[in-house]
Amino acid sequence: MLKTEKHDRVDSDEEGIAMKFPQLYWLVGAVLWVCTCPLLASEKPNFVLITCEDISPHLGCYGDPDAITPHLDRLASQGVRFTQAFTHAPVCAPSRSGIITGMYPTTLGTHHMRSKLVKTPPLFTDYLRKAGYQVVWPPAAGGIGKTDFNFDVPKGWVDLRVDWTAKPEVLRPPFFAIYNITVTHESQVRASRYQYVRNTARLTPQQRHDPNQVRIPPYYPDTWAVRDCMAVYHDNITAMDYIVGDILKLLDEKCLSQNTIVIFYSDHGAGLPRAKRWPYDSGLRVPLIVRWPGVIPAGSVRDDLVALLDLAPTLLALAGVDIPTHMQGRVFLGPKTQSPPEFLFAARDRMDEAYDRIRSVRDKRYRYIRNFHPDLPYMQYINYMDEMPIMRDWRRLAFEGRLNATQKLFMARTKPQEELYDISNDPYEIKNLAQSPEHQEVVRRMREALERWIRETKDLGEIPEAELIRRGIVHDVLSQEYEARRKLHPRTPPVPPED
Ligand SMILES: [Ca+2]
Repeated sequence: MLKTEKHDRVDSDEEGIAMKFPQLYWLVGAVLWVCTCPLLASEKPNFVLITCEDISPHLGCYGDPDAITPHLDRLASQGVRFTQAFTHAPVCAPSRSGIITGMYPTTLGTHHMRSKLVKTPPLFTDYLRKAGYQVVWPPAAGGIGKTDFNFDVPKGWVDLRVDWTAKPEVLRPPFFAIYNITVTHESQVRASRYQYVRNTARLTPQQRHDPNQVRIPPYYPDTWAVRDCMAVYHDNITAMDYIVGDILKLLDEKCLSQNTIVIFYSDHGAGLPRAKRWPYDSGLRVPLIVRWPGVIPAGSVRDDLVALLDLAPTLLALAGVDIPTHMQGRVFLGPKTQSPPEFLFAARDRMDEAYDRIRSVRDKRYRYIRNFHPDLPYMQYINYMDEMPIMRDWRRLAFEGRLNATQKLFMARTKPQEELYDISNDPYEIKNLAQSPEHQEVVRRMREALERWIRETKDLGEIPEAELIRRGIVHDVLSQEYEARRKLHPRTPPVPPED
């Protein structure tokens, strides 16, 4: 009883002071808050990974004029922003399988979207746990703790599967905690109106993007449906930014910001046609921001080539764990940072029911593409992808002969065997320089790098999937699931015949 009375009186005093000196009150509060957060700098750092889905670096801090992302912009101002960060596969499960293992999907056998490995490979979280880290991975429900690795995870693979943002008291340093934000997923660009309203409930009217004003890539036809999808894509990014803000605020409130390395990234590029599923910058280049108070200079920018495959070895190095020799990335943060590579590599193989094999090499300026099936069109039917209104308009206008030369490129009946783009002059990768006489030296250099990489990493894309099934590397998802999906395709060819 006494305690309650005392408590009431303190509240009352505080209100009195606050009313007389509101600024002083907040200042004292802030100082008290800082002082009540113990300094833990000598301990092992915690890791918080905030991952979102299906976005390119369409954030304010990356200079996108359409972006409204104040929380991520602030995170970048407190840490380092990577301008040349890429994934190794432009689609969910292959990309995630590489992130969690530190190995190329093409080496593991997780390169088809989707497929399923027979055996679960070692995960970087296994090594963190052995080193004394608590690994917290939220439940799969709602996508916040999505695994989607193209293999099953064994029981007890992490310490806790709880939404730690709702129950931060479960976190026990040193910890690794991830949070996956799904509102930016491809499916939400074409969601129902009802779902859109729910997804973007926190946006002010000023934060909603006007389809008439939003920028669209030059390879899309300029239609209302295309513009509407682009506007929703940006609205969803702003909605995602609110959630990032919530998580960062929680870390502050729980005194966890100081000794926690926060890493933000997207699992691959924009969930839009000719971005997701395609090994161009549009599908592979991702935002990557790291905040490490007291170690990484605030507001720094790095332009070395960084791969999402590098996250696994980097986290282990920062945790003081020896990096297993099977990991194929490099350490890009901390005292054990390794020199950046000359090239990054990426692969696209079967996407749902559409078989293809494309390999891609990026250096700091050029992107080289090798199409192993030039006889196949870029835009084979994929039921899931074809649900996107952009795809519908794009195909329809292709058949009506109403696309300009740039818009027609991707609706071609066949593909060139090689493509080369000078990203510094052609960020949308439209002008193929593979046959340009003055670029033959670049083509040769990148072609050789690719062939070396295929050999050295034992690219399983050379082996037909049926053979991988026969060898017991992956389960059979072809004969039932994807055959059934193929039968749902329209009878028309996916692209018009050549002119
Ligand atoms: Ca994704």
